[in-house]
Amino acid sequence: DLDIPELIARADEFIRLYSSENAVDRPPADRMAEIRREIRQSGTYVHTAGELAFGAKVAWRNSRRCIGRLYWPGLVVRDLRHLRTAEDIHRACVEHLRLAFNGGRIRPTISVFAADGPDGTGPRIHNPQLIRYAGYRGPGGRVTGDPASADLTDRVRALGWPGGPGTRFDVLPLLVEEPGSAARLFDLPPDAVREVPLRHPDHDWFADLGLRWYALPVISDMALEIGGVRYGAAPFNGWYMGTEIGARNLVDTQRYDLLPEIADRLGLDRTSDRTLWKDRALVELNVAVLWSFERDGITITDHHTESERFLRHLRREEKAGRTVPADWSWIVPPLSGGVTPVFHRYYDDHESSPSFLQAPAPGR
Ligand code: HEM
Ligand code: NRG
Repeated sequence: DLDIPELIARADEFIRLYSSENAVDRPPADRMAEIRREIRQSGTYVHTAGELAFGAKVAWRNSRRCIGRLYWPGLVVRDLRHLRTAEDIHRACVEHLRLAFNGGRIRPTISVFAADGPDGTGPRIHNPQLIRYAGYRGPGGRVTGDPASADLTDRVRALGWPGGPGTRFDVLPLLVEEPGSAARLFDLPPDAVREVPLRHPDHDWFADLGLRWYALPVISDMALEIGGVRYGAAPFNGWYMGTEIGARNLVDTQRYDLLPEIADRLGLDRTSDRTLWKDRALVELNVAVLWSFERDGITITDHHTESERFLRHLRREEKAGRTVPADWSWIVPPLSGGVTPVFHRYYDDHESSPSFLQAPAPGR
């Protein structure tokens, strides 16, 4: 936690940034005098609605791991700082799912709940994303569903979740904690959770694999930090890049590990790695992901388009006199890296504020 001089220094840095990029109605020194008084009295300070919206957008702009930053000025910021009870946060998260999904034309959106106070924390959402699939541990350490969710699944079951139907794609309940109380469980209404059954344009059997994924990635366990103030519950979403689902979630050996099954259905020779059966299965799975989302009218991007957009973002930011912090190992897509333009250069990789911070809570 920050002490008072540190908090004032962080606030000062942010208010200068805010004033340099926005039309403000009073000099930053006046605003800072007010903030200093407020901090001395209460131990913290309250952002204006304009500061909050700008801070959230710049936190996205500063996300070194995110290839999707071209559209940072258009982030929809829901100012929900008056909400701090678990019920209210659950209700607003369901509303977030509906507003952000927007009938398939996904809108990048963030919902900012009550900030952490000077004496302890604010509300928290314990799920890493609002929508994620359960991972049920079975005999021999095998997991049905998403192994990345096994710990959270254990935890919600211990808290009384009866479990879903037992498929590989059961949506987990939300686990929300308000200050001073134990974390509580809330189911998501099924109509707020839009999913895409995966099929392939050339292989009818693909649909019979019964694979699916949810439409909306809403990261819910990162804290939004603006000018030294921490918003511990601030779920945000954009749309998926196909490779996240088709080259990682369904493919990593510690996740759904589906390449062998898909390769067998494709009739590929798995007796040697050198047949490139993994690579060939991977491409067909990614074709299926992109094609299925598109067919269902749900926004998704491919890694070629998104790489081009990211370079456009770099050029536009440089024109505005800013450098774009980026982490090469996260920006380069996990499929066909070298045929995307983001591969063939290096990036500045510095921390900047405002930013999204990995919440200290375990189980992501
Ligand atoms: C990470 C794409 C919107 C903040 C990522 C990653 C991708 C991506 C591919 C890497 C994920 C991984 O490898 O697991 C996109 C696309 C968007 C989008 C296509 C469409 C608009 C957003 C928005 C925000 C955001 C709206 C915040 C307001 C982040 C952050 C990370 C990230 C903080 C790092 C997550 C971590 O450390 O686990 N994004 N993103 N992104 N993105 Fe975006
Ligand atoms: N790889 C994760 C999601 C991480 C963030 N990706 C985005 N973010 N597209 C997964 O669920 O596969 N976003 O805000 O759109």
